[in-house]
Amino acid sequence: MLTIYGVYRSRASRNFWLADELGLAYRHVPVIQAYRLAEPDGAGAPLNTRSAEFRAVNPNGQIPVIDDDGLRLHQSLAINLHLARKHGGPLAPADLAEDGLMTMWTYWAAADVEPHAIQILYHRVGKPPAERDPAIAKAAVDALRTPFAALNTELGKRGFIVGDRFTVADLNVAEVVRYAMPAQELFDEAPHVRAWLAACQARPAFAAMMAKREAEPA
Ligand SMILES: N[C@@H](CCC(=O)N[C@@H](CS)C(=O)NCC(=O)O)C(=O)O
Repeated sequence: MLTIYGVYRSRASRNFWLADELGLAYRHVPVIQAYRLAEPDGAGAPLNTRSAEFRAVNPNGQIPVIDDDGLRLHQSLAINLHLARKHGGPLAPADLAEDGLMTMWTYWAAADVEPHAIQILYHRVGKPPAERDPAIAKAAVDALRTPFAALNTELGKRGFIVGDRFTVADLNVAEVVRYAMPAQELFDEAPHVRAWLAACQARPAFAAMMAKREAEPA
């Protein structure tokens, strides 16, 4: 049995999208970020990332977490690699070389893109206007020009990150690149990235995930 802990308005979105792509049945335990609650420690507070009950599941106090037949994993992108490898099919690596490439692009997204992309999201749309710092957003855009150019070159070859089909590598990278969408100037310079992201987001499983995300309180 697969259990996913988290809410749709979190990095758990990546796991909900993948689970749907793979047609997996799962139990959903909604755990919300503590910082989104006025009183996360209050008696009536919903299960959140500070709750003792959840800290017993992930002492890091972060969502998402999965429990997959007793195997407990955190780290959204690693969870997706695990589930794709376990269940196989077109989203999974077909051989060790593809596995290496999918792992490489996933680490690239986590290490070289996400820290900057998240600053774009926070400082262009996420934070209240008075707390947004355009200089931080601009520095993040500048930092992403080279990674975006590299991804653009790769996508220009086949339209996908690994092989000639949509895989877990596309899903993982697309979910990280989504955070940079408020910086459309990056996509102007990287037309293959723009077209690829639109194609990823046109998939029914992405739309289903986003519909559930939008149904959650902001
Ligand atoms: N690298 C982790 C990051 C997880 C993370 O930052 N989760 C956020 C929500 S998207 C969280 O749980 N924050 C909890 C909190 O700050 O209380 C992953 O990809 O899973």
